[in-house]
Amino acid sequence: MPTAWSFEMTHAPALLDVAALRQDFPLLTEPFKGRRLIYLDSAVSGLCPRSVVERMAHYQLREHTNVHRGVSTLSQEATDRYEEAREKVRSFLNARSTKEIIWTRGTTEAINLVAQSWGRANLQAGDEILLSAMEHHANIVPWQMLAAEKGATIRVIPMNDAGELILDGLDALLTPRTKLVGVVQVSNVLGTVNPVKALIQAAHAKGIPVLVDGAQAVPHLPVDVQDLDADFYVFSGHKLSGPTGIGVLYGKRELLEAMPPWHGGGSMILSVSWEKTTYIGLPGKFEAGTPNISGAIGLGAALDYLKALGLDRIAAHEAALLAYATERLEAIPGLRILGQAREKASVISFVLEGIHPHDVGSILDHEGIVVRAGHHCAQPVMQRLGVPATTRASFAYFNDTADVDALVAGILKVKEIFG
Ligand code: C6P
Repeated sequence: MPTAWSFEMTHAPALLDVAALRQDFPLLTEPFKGRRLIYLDSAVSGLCPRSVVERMAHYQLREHTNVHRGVSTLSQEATDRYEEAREKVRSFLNARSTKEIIWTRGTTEAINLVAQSWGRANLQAGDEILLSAMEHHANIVPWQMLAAEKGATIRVIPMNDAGELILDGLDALLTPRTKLVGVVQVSNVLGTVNPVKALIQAAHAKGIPVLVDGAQAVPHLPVDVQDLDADFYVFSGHKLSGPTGIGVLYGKRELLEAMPPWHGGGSMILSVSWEKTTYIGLPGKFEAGTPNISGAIGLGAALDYLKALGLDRIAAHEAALLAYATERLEAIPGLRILGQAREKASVISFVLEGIHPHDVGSILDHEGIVVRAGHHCAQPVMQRLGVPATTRASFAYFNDTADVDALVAGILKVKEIFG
């Protein structure tokens, strides 16, 4: 049985009071189409607690105007709230400076920013980009587009049947032509926690920068970009109890400073004339146009919420839930868990012998259990595992063992229906 990801805890954290914190989520406490909803799909998008939505509503109703424009008190205060949220993200990631925190629409946009700005400036024909076998499409397609434009090649770090990266051959994959390594910290399909720190050290030994896709890591693991020494680190607010439409690109200051802007427009310029435009410095250089102000403030409120719950308590709770769910699911005849890595986050993909994952997902949905069924925007992972799709249950701090029991009962019902 895979163990949950390990995390050095200096003290045993007090348990989360799941019943109490569920009061923050109307979807979990009020009937949904006449029944209690069991939300096991936080990997697709986390639920927003009431405090996040209320903070955004307060901003929108009482504090809203545009930011970084105008001298009005209203504008100044909106700018302060927006920049305070950036500081919360800086602190959450332990970045050196808020200049290293760029707002984006999400992980996808953040990776596209790096590909279009850093990639276009630094890649040439014959260069290589090294990705892992378990990337989400968001960390594949932007690089394929860039590679096609530049005449570069994508190479892939393979994975074993357990869903762990095979790093024995890494040295040979890091060639003098490798210009960037892109790796997901936690696989959205397998739950695997990749050893990104070791990977970064290996790449840096050859002078190669590394982009880490942290979309599925930040809800579960404490992240310290300085300790990792990541060159770029990206994530989405909506996987982290925040709203959709806001995300983050962290980049080392010297890298971001050397990169050209990618979107042009208002608020990223120093001066514009018909002859020449000059740009402001970080982070505004990468933030053209009116940003998602309430989204940024909402993400800040989500970070406050998680901090108040305690990241170590969340981690311990999810680790226990993953162990319990793994044991219970493994006991179901004909059920196969895909992803048996030694280090896992609370994501479980599985297939049921002879039953299509979409049928499993639909019947569970009928039972009030929300899971995701499909290829999870990671088709190369499906190809590697030799399955067209999986059913995926993902657990968050508001789930408990009763949710796991309901999932097991739902799966048994699926099996009964399909006889
Ligand atoms: N994965 C899932 O169900 P956006 O859409 O930009 O917020 O996040 C994209 C993304 C990038 N990397 C990883 C590892 C991800 O898991 C995701 C989003 C969701 O697995 C939706 S496809």
